[in-house]
Parts: sequence; C-alpha cells; structure tokens
Amino acid sequence: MAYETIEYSVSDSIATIRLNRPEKTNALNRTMRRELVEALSRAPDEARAIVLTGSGRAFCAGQDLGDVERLAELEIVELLREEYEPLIRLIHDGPLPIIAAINGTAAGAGANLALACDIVIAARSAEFIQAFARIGLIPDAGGTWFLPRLVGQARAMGMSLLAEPIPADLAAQWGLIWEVVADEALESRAMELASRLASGPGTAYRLTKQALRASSANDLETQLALEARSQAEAAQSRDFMEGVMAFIEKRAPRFEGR
Ligand code: LHQ
Repeated sequence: MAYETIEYSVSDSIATIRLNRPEKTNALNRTMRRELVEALSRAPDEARAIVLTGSGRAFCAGQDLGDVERLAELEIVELLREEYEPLIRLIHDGPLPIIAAINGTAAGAGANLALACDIVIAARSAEFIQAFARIGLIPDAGGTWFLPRLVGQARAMGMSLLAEPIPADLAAQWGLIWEVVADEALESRAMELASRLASGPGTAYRLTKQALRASSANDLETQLALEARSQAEAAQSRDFMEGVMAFIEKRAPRFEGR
C-alpha cells in the first residue's frame, strides 16, 4: 500500500517506517498520524521488529503548526484523544520491539513519539526538544509520563520548562535514549539491532515489553505475579525449547519468533 506521508517497507522480517515530509521537518499532520497508525497496526502480521526513522535532516518537529484550523481550543482534546493517543498506545502496547532511529531533531510530539519506542538510538547530530513551552503548551503525546520515568523528575522538569535542545550525547548520558552513533552509521546500526530482534524470541520480547511497561504502575507483589504468569507463557513457546536445546547442544539458537 502506498502512503502519502510515510514510507513503509518490509525486508527480512523488519518493518521500516520512515516519516517522509522532509520539507516540513516531518511534522505530524492528520494524514501522517493516520498512516502511522495503519502501518503500526499491520506490521505485526508482516514482520518481527519495527524501525521508525525520518527522512531528511529532522526526525520529526512534532505537530504540524501549519494545520491551524485543527488547533482551535475545542478541537485539541479531540485531536489528542483520537489521533495522538492511538499512535502512542500502538507503540507502547504493541507486540513487536520498536527501534527509533533518530536522524535529526526530534521536537514536541516528535520527541515523545521517539521516547515511546522501546529502543532509541540517535545520530550524534540529533537533539531532543520538549518544545511545547516555547509556544505556550504542555508536553503531550505521553511526554509527562515518559520523561520522569526515563530521566527522573529534575531532568524532566528542566527539559519541559526550559524547552532547550538536549544533544544526543547528553540524552544518552541521562538515560533518555539507548545509544548514540556517528551520523553515517545510524541506519546500519538500526538495521543491525532490528535484525537481531527480528531473529529473536518473539514471545519473550512481547512479554518482556509488557512486563516492563506495566511495572511503573504496579507494586512488587503485583509485578512478581505478572512475571510468574508471563514466564509460564514464555516457557510454553517453541523458542524456549529451542533456546534450551541450543544451549545444551552448544550451538546458536534458531528462534522462530513464537
Ligand atoms: C514546521 C514545524 C512544525 C510545521 C518546523 N510545523 N512546520 C500541539 C498542538 C496541539 C495539540 C496537539 O499536540 C501538539 C503537540 C506538539 O508537537 S506542539 C510542538 C510543535 N513543535 C514545535 O513547536 C517545534 C517547532 N519547530 C522548531 O522549533 C524548529 O523548526 C526545529 C527545532 C524543529 C528545527 O529547526 P531548524 O532546523 O532551524 O529548521 P527550521 O525552523 O528552519 O524549519 C524548517 C522548516 O520546517 C520551516 O519551514 P520553511 O518553509 O520556513 O522552510 C519550518 O517552518 C518548518 N517546520 N517545525 N512543527
């Protein structure tokens, strides 16, 4: 299926989703949000890992501020609940591991789209900006939820109130993202990680993602119970049997992803 604002391709069980409005710094308009939801929904049927990246020099500048007619006060609740929330939830709750490969500036909702992903790697020249306060808004698209969990309250508050660019190296140092690579190595590193995940134990990945995502709302007792249930499910997977057999036979496992 052809898209207008993103590119979607599947190769070697990796679905690559590329934001593709480079002349608009890949700002999110309604079509892009709809297409992202469509692509993220189909990927689990077609792939075992997802890479989300951008074309051109920005990753994503957040909400398309040119889309003014949709920014009238009364429409914002609707816009967030109906268009941003499904997108963030699909990334956060989806069964596949999602790697964000941040090729340039990630600002506003574009930064928080990235932070919703499971593993975030960034080109050294990339930066993260909670740009909202610059235009009199609060961090949305999950920002107020992700930021304190990733970097703690002090840094979350500083990033949000001061709205200054956080360079990729500092973001990695703070634990906002997983790693930084040279600009020219971003794509190959993203594909290397994705191909490792796409040939890994899919059931275990899905359950690990769910358990880690659930942990911040649970007490230890609840989380231990969740781990027990999830581990019982993982232990039923073919990949678990294969992992154990490969260990005993001293060979590399051949996981099927189920
Ligand atoms: C853009 C944008 C953009 C349109 C650059 N829109 N054109 C908000 C509202 C309501 C409810 C829902 O949620 C949200 C969530 C949000 O995301 S609010 C936050 C929106 N984003 C921002 O405030 C960031 C605005 N952009 C910037 O601060 C800068 O453009 C950044 C730092 C991203 C990049 O700076 P530069 O590399 O210096 O590029 P530039 O500023 O020259 O931008 C290049 C072009 O992209 C330019 O167009 P032009 O025709 O002049 O070349 C910009 O107007 C356009 N652009 N961001 N969000």
